[in-house]
Amino acid sequence: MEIHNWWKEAVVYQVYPRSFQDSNGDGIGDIQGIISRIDYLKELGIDVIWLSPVYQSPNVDGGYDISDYQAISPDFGTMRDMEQLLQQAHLRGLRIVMDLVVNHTSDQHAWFIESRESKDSPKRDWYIWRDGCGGKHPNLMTSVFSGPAWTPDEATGQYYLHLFAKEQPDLNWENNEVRQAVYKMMRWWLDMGIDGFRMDVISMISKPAGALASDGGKGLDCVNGPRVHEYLREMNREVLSRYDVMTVGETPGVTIEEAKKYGGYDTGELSMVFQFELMDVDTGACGKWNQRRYALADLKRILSRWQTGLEGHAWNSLFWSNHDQPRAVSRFGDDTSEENRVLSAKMLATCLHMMQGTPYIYQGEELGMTNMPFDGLEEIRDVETLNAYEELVCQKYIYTHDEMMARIRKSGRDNARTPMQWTNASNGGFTDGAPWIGVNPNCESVNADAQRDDPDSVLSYYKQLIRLRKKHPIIVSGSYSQVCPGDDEVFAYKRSIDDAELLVVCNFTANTLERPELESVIPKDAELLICNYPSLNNTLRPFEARVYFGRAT
Ligand code: TEU
Ligand code: CA
Repeated sequence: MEIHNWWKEAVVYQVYPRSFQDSNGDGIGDIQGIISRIDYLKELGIDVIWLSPVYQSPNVDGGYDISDYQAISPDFGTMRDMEQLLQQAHLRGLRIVMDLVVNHTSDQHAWFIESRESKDSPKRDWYIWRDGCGGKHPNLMTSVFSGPAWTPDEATGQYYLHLFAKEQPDLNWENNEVRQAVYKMMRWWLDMGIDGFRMDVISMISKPAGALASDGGKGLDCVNGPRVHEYLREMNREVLSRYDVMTVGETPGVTIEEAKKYGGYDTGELSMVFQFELMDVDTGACGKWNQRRYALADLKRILSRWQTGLEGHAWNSLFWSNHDQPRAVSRFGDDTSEENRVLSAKMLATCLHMMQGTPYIYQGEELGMTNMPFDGLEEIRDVETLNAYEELVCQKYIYTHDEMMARIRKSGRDNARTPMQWTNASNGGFTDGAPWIGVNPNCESVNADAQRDDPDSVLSYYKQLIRLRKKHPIIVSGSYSQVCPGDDEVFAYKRSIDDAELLVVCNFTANTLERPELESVIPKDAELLICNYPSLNNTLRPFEARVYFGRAT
């Protein structure tokens, strides 16, 4: 049964701390920096801040390699700073959701250091160790970050499993002590007052026996394993159900059927999950390392299937991007002219924010920040990108350097990790020092300062969209139906509840289109709630987006 929950009405804003705001000139964003910008977030109108990891970490993978779950990385500040951030957020009615990264730890975590010491270490079984197979790796499983998912360890000659970088050994969730240690840590943070968790690759914590067997291990075999729902129900029973929290699972490989379990209204697991089908809409040869642009028909089909598939069973999360994805406007819109950047950023926001589910805004998306014109490999910081370059250019000769750089500019994760653009000052007002990664040169024109008081800016438009969600319950709970599903240029859909109806029309192209047939589906006595052009005419102009609200036709 569907019940009322605060997180269904919330808008979430993701902060990637390393790139948000530096407060002390060391070139690294930090917690005091976030505190100094908290009123900007309040003004934007969001309800929840999702903080990417701020824990102690050797930072091999942007903090997703944690060496102490109950300590703050000195890069970001201290536990005092964290408490202050929580307090300052709560004072303003904002909630804080932290990243929970428990599929793996850092290889510098005390648990792994102890585990690797010897075969009879009390923590040996906390990680996944196997003998080699005829002097080779236990099986053919590859890491998401290229190369084998197994690394041999000198102390014992055995191999440990890591689905990501070799510095990120996977925890063995079959071991009850591991689960209890994780739950204890979660309770510690919840008792401190945090409001929930975003759970990193939570669909990968249960490894199917076949994937670990000597003849197994190809591809994404480790998603939705046999015990994952059992573990999450246990976690819910022992931890989550005792607090008023929001949880979102990052679930590679999730299907609609699986999402109904992870995020089902009555399954006792999580509040919602991130689906990856949309993020895979433009993959091709070599996965994401290709030059293919998505087709609108695929995007419409995927989003509509999730809208109708989960309705009444589970809650959707809505996002165009995050710290692992290229910039939304560059990928799904058009950043080749200033005019189209602004129009398409607003159109994309309209399309997503009017759907059923909880919208997530990734930092800078509300400014229409774009991909970065990376020139050389020395500008890249991301381990996934560097490993992919090594594999595809240096080992397999699939791409030349120039070809790979073009693919990195399109799909690399660092596109999303360049610093927030606050002002037109040097380094976009992010730092007084040397930033840990280059600032996008377009910060001169694309920045928060320039947009704050401009009613036509992308930022002002996001504020309007968020306000609309607070004002019209239909945006939260109306049921979804697609209009003109066969149209390859326009994405239109309706939301309806009782006698009320909302019509959303989005032109995904840079062309002016004629769609007289849409006139007849405009709700009765309709009011135009929002549009990214100053007035209407009878065509759909480049990237035009409109939302009508009225009575059912
Ligand atoms: O991401 C998991 C994940 O699936 C990504 O690796 C994704 O497939 C890839 O980045 C797309 O190119 C999570 C975190 O969000 C990511 O930052 C971490 O690197 C990863 O887990 C390991 O913790
Ligand atoms: Ca700093």
